[in-house]
Amino acid sequence: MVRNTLALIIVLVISLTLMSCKEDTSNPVTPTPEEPVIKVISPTSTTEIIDSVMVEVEATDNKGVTKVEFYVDNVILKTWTVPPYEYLWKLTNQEDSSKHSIYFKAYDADGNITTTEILFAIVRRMKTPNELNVIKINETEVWLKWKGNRNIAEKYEFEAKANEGIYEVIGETGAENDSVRILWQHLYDTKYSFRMRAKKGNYYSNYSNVVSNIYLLPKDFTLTKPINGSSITGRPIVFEWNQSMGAVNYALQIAKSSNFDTIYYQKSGLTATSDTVETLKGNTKYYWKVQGYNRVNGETTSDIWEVNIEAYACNGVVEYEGKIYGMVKIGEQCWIKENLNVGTRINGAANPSNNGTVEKYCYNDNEANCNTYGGLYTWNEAMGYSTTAGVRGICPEGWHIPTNAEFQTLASSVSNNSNALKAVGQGTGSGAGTNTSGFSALLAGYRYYGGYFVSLSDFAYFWSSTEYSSPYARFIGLDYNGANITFNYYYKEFGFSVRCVED
Ligand SMILES: [Ca+2]
Ligand SMILES: [Ca+2]
Repeated sequence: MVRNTLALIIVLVISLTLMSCKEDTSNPVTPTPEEPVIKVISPTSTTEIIDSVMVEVEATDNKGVTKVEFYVDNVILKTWTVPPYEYLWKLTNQEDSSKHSIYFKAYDADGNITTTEILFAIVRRMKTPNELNVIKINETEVWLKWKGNRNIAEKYEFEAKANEGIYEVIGETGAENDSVRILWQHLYDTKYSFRMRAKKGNYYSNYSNVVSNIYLLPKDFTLTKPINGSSITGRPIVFEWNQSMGAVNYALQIAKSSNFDTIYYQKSGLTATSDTVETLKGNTKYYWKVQGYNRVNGETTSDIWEVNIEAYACNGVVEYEGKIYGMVKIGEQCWIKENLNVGTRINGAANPSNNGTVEKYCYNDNEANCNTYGGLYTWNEAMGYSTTAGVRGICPEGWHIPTNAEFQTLASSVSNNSNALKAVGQGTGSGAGTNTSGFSALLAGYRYYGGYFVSLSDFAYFWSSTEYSSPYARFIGLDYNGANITFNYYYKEFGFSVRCVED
């Protein structure tokens, strides 16, 4: 052991002595070739390359560098003969996560070559976020969500434009997020578009999908009339509300229950902030609300208000199809005290049909007679082509064509004296009207076979809603020279007067 150590020391001493001798005796008479020195500044082995990187090397030599070569995956990509040895290496066609070997060679005039160590560059693509969506937007904020692949992104940046304007950056968030709330002022009735992209330093991904056609929901608004909980007599009822910012039209809904499971009345596309409703019934509580819509049918709904519609008490008026009718209470019944004059006039020779239009005759085909005496209607037309006794037919909502039994009640109320039903001036002698009931019947005549009009000033015939048989229906008749009330039936094609009684 000791001997071995001694031997090693001796060898070392000899070696050192020899080396000293060589150094001392070296002399540049014959210059020893000196190899170029090369140093890679960029990229480094830890560089992740997004799109491109500036390649930079330093190379020196005692007699001058003649050439520097840049190898990627063992293939020369770039050759320099003079400094600076810089090059913008673009990798935009390379796939994400692809790994590339790179090295450099420096040459001098003596044919010396220095090769750097191999580095590996890794490509990192910016991934484009997608499925951008607006969750919610109001005057001061917008909530966005998306699907992103963070990859190397540090942030997401968001842009918006108003109407056909240009995009502006409205905010950013960390790339770890998949939703954001951005404080940003919005205007009503303005179309917004949004897009986003991922970002790292000065590098950006492509833009995401664009979310367009975004409008603020209409601003909350209040109902104004009729006052919540009020009670109203008379028709029609005008419903009113305040204008809502951002609403371009409204819908009024009325229901008999507060959950609106069955809508009683609905009108949409209202550009005004009111609607007139004629069809509400007495003794009924209604609930109503209004929806305001923006240009893309986004909806804001008002509170729900209540209104109590009281019975007419038979002392008001009914506005129906542009005409105002009086009413009168006779016994326990409430009657409209004029003959209906509703619909479009057809000539006596023509026959009405179930065509969605109310068709009336005017005595002698003269509209002026309709104004005075009301229209004359076939039974089917008066009944709205129903055969059900008590049907509304062509009467206003809340009223109906009287049944034969209801006419009998009316007759009882006036002790079967038709003079009490006839207007003063109608009829003569024992048939002269006294109108003590207020029924105000006019001897309006009727439409007869072949389209003829007969018996003006002689007879008044009122259809009941009670069918007698297929060709016939029941009616009551009053005549000019007697106090009796006739109950009979006649062909449905005849044109008679129509009175309505309240439901
Ligand atoms: Ca050299
Ligand atoms: Ca018709």
